[in-house]
Amino acid sequence: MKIFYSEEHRKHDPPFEVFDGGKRVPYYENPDRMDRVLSALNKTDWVELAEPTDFGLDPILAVHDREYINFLASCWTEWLASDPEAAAAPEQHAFLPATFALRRKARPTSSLLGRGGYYLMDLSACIVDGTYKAALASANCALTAASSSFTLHKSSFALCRPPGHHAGKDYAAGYCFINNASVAANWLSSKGRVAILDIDYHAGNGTQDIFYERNDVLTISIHGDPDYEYPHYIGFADETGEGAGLGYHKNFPLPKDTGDEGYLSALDEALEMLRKFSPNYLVLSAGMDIFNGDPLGKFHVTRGGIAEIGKRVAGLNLPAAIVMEGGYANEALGTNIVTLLENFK
Ligand code: OKP
Ligand code: ZN
Repeated sequence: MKIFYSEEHRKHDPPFEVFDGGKRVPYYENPDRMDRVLSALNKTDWVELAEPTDFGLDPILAVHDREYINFLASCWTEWLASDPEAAAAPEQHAFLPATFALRRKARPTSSLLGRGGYYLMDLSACIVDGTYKAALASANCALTAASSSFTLHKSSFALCRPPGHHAGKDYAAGYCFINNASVAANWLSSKGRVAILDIDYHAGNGTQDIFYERNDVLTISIHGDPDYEYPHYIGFADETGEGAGLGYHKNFPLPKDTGDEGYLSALDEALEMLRKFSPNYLVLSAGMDIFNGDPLGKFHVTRGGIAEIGKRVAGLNLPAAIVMEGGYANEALGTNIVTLLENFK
């Protein structure tokens, strides 16, 4: 299986994030996650690692606002120029505003913090020196996987870091800056009908937002109910698309402590919907934080459950661009990814 990977992700390594209650904790979405996946993949005999192709900014700007992308590109340099403390010890700092815009009543203002609070949704989307470059390389991994699945009519895997499914057209959120899966799906949508299935534990709010009014890309997300879980304000069952997109989005919000049985029965419903839509290509947002014991998740999906998810999704028999999203039980992450991918060889 072709697997697209870039070393660029290492440059995005914020020293901390801020949790609920204002607690500063080490950044969960860290390079060690990638090392675990790489080492598990390298132990198999069916993996073919390759560098992503650079697609340039056009396919990214087809999904994201130019002003938002400009903000990501210059944020860190602007921050260092405006904060001498950060400039004196950049490795100990991250750009994080302390005021956030309520979308409908706000506009991005010209100061860096005015743009920061507008383009960031929470305190986990920390920006540091390598963030923009890492996010571009991550998007290129997803695009290259999409184009490889298109050309070879086979499934491929994009080893994305940072992840993407929380990033909207003009905002970063939940460790995500560029919506890799959406950029890939939008690229594929000019070649045929595309569906995105998001199995990350957290609702794929960015993906939902981006395709909400479109009927040419079906989007489905299975996740912890936003009534108790991040991203808190989106991902509910009654959100099913708008305008032309009505009926082309589906959320499966599930209760705390969901295990294999509950998860797989939601998945079966999702697969039925996917079959009816009969896409030519699938983009799978593959987050492994559904795994039992994940520090950021409340489900109890087992390794056997992940194997079964892989088997059932692969049973759609579609060329899939599989895009890595979350998963924070680092010791288990590599094996979980291999367990999922084995079904798509
Ligand atoms: C990203 B992905 C802690 C705050 C939540 C953000 C979680 C982002 C998850 N209660 N922090 O979907 O794996
Ligand atoms: Zn997640």
